[in-house]
Amino acid sequence: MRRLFLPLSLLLFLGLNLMGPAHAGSRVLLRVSTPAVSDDWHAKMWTVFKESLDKQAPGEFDVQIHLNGTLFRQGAEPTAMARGNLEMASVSAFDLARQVPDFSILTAGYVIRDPKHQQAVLNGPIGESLYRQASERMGLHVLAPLYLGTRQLGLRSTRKVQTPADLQGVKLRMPSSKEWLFLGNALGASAMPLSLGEVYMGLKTGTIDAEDNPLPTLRATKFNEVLAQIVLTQHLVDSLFITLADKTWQGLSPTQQTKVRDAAQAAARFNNEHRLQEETQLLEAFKKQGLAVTTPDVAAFRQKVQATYSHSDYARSWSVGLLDRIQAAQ
Ligand code: KDO
Repeated sequence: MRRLFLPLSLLLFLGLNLMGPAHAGSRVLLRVSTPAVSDDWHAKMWTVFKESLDKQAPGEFDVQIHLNGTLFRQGAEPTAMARGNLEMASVSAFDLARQVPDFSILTAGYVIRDPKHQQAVLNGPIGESLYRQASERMGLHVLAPLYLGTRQLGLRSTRKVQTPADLQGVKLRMPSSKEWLFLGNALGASAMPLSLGEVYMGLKTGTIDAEDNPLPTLRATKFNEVLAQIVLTQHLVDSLFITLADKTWQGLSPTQQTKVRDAAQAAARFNNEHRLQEETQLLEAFKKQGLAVTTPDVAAFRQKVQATYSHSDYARSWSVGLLDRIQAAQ
């Protein structure tokens, strides 16, 4: 007995010490869930976040990054955060719109003009009012807005697409929520819900005819391998938001809050810069690979999409004057 007891206690003592404070519960756990694939900028940006936080606050945080929607499925992140099962995510305006109607203005095609306009809107008083509502109604603390890219249409076989009428009957994959489907139908197509992970096979086998995503995401997901044509509709200058559960935010000291915000902003800068730069280069690369790149009558798409939204319940749910303030922002 005695001979067994001594080595065991020694082992336990050594074990506890080897584990160190990280596993003694002293670090703040930050679990991150994203549907992004590893080669996309808004996946890589989480490593930037983790590294800059570890540098600013050594040993204080335990950032765990889960890519490809493996921890929570795409769109389920806000609920997981509200329930205390997840601390961080890059949340889409489409998901925030379900509880904060004003966010749906960012899901409406052809409202945000370009990346510069997007940053002016999201980093100014309009953004502040949106983030306050996300905190009050969803318990989410927005740390930094992201440029996801400008969404273009991708087709599995070539087709003449000039106006929305040319998309009649085209099975267009959209992410799985009614806000996304509304946008797909507003473009003139027949929108179909499908998760991001199923799009490659869907295009290859023909269960869908088309998808919409920014060019860097096509490269990162390899959708370009199964697309024949990119139609430059430029229908949505898309945003995501680096978000932390309010409860976690409130539990941080003011110094920790500053460090977390700084790390999120560094991650956002990394994402935005790479994505903007890549968007200027990818069309040439895709053309060289043999994809047809066509420019439709963008004004016709803008007119149809804007008219569809302005007659919808979404437009009726926007705060009075919000659209005008967004249009005036620069
Ligand atoms: C997509 O599924 O098409 C989409 O681009 C929708 C975005 O809101 C966002 O969820 C994005 O996927 C993921 O971050 C993966 O890139």
